[in-house]
Amino acid sequence: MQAPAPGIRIGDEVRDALAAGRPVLALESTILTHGLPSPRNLEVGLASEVQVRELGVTPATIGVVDGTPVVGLSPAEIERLCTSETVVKASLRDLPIARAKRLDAGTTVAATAWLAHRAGIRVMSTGGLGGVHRGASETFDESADLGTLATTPITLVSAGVKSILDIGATLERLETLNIPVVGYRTDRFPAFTVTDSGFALDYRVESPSDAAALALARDELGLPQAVLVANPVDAAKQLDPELHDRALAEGLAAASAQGITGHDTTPFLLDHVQRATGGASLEVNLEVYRGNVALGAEIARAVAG
Ligand code: PSU
Ligand code: MN
Repeated sequence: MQAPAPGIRIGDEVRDALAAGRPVLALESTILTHGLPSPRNLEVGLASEVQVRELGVTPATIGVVDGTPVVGLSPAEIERLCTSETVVKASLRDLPIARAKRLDAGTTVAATAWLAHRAGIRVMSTGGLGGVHRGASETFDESADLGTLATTPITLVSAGVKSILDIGATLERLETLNIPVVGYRTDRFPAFTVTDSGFALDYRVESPSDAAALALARDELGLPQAVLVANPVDAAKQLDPELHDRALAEGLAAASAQGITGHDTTPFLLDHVQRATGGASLEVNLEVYRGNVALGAEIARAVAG
């Protein structure tokens, strides 16, 4: 596997696995640099890789080190991003800026999916995808995750979209952008730390091989969109929906009072909900992420056949 562009580095282990047709799972790094507090971020970053390996899959955590996007960060590089005071959040549009300025960056779902696909990786896991923010009819704030998935044929495992978003509007945009969305063993679209967003899904898959068959069907049709596999957290382990709604309402009010906008909105709200739930949302976030990493690894195996 050749690097897809001179400015992108593929880690040796990932390169070897791809060349041999072995399964690889891409993981994002904004969840580490901007989603989780230190030192949990580093623990999670390293533990996820161990979890993926235990399932017989090569992990490819993706991020930007000194301006270079790396597909398959080393443990030392993961540590560098997790402990840096200056690390930025990079969506796709930020990659050239990070490169020109030689910044360290955590990559969002958009940037991670694009880099993973360019490197030849076919499956990726995240916690919660970005989407349409509440109030977007005024602010136009819609995550670049959605537009990027419309042109990036990867399979993404996510617990729906983040509950801080306008979920109905996000589902409409996913439809407009021609992105197939299927529930994993559910007919209900999940809301990240909450099992059921209240929105129904038209299609479901029952197994990793069903999800792999869907990705193959997309490829056989030559379609460029990602396939989104919505994997809900166990109802017994979800964040109490009432506690969630209360914490989020406070967070939204605080964001508006403090004038938080743009790429700061998602980290601000997630952090607020984490503190307002006394850390409960953090534990559920981690449970959600572990579940998505496990399912992503199984789908990566099924895809690699
Ligand atoms: N999950 C988390 N914390 C995060 C994110 C996910 O627990 O910060 C990130 C993801 O990387 C996602 C991004 O792609 O938030 C979306 O940000 P925005 O709405 O600015 O596009
Ligand atoms: Mn935004």
